[in-house]
Amino acid sequence: MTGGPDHTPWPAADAARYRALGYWQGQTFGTWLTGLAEAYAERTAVVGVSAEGGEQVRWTYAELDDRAHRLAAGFVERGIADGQRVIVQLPNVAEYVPVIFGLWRAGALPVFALPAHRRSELTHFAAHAEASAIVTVGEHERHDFAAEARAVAGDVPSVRNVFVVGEAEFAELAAAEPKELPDPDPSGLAFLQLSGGSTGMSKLIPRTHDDYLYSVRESARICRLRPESVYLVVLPVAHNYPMSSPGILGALHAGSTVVLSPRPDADTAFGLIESEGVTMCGVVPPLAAAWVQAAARTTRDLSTLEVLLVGGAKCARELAERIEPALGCRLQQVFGMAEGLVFYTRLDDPDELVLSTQGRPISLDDEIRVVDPDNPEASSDDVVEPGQAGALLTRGPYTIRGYYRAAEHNATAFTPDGFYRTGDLVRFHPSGHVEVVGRVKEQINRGGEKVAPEEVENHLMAHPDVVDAAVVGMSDDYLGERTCAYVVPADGAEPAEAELRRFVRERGVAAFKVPDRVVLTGEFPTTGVGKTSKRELRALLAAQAKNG
Ligand code: OOB
Repeated sequence: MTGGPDHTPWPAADAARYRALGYWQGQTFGTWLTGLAEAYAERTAVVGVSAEGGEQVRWTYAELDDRAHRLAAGFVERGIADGQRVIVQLPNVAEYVPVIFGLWRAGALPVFALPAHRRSELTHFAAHAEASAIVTVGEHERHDFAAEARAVAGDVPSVRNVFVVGEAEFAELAAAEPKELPDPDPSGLAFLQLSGGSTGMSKLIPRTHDDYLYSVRESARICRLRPESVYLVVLPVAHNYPMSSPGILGALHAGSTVVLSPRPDADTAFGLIESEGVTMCGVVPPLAAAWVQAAARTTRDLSTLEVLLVGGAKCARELAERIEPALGCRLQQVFGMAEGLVFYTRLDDPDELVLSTQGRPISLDDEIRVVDPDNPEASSDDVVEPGQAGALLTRGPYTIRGYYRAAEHNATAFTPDGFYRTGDLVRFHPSGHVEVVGRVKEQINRGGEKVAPEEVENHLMAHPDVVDAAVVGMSDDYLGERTCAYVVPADGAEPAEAELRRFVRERGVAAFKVPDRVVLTGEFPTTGVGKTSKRELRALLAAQAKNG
């Protein structure tokens, strides 16, 4: 079935089934928060540093609800409603939570940029989504977010407003008189997430109220969140993982308290674990490793911590084994993707499965196929023998059927029968638990941050001294992988590594995409058909690493 011009809806029969099974409950984020505010009114919903006042604030569910109502009215007064896209680029500040609910209640679609994103990425998101506004902060961690957003607004004509949390105009928005607003369609789009990307720039991922809330409710249940739980966010809050696995939304669903940490380092996080009695937190493997080391020396009391979720990149067995003894909490592995599908180890799974697998899917109706990894066009029927490694395909009640405004890309990213090609190489255990064993997609996973080689190559090739570039992952003890750029210089040119790195950074890209290493070379090894052989480049790097 073909969709509208912007996104690909689920076929009607599937949608009807997901409703009949109670997965899609016909609720929007706005009405959902209203229900939570009724059930948990005086409980603490959000603890975090305010970008407006600079001090730590604590908001109850009733206060959060009121702030979201006011912001919604303020957005609507400024013409932001009716499915308009609004880029939200906020660090881990308290206002993030009311802002996204305010936008949802206004009927707008947040586009979740990360604080690391810079002008080239923001311009791309704004132009592709035809965003009408940007919500951001002023100066933060030595970067002027407001100036950058205004520059993007200058480049992208659709962007009419830049709201800066902490400036007078935002304060006016936030003080608007709440008013009755029409509830958007729960089966319609709620927001756009960003894909890690493999070809070119990040794609936009359209998620609906219905499908996302289903994954949120189930995540809260699987992670056993309850009103007494305290969930700490250390990763960038707008990423899909701390958003919903179980994340801030899962925690709110259970009536728990969300604590936003401005930084992920152990000193800051351990301080908050002690002072707020944190029970659960989600991290990426390099952070887990840093915390394990720091825990040996800390004087902080971490005894309230019950569960540490680890995901975003593969958690090595050696690391997995250290977590429970070092931090005194249960390890829970999570393997998810902003496109939908999420696996969790369950809290009562046998230790061996918790240490060696990335868990089981959320839903009984997550359809999973493991197909021929050597054929990028493998159909959902080309399945490998049970227990063999293959490429993971999936479709289900909370996995998208297509990227936003990306018909051409969708033709290869999805099978004709609607399975998403995750690009992950996996193997299933007889228990139904998955083990991620590699990747078939062209992507580098730099400690959970995803880098699309082609995007970085394009930046490098814009340099006058560069005729060709190939970016590959090199294995790294701490981050799992780092990026290495092989560069063919123009005749007679010898650009310095530092110069090329500076050049990429100044093109306006997230710092994690700037190549960790640059190697000048005369030519690239090629495949049989004359394409650059990244496999050989990776092998070269691996051999060099081995020879020290
Ligand atoms: C999460 O989401 P994304 O969209 O940034 O990245 C998804 C990709 C997956 O396709 C896989 O390649 C990788 O990240 N990944 C893992 C993993 N978790 C994610 N690879 C190996 N082991 C894991 N545990 O990263 C994300 C979204 C929701 C929850 C958790 C992570």
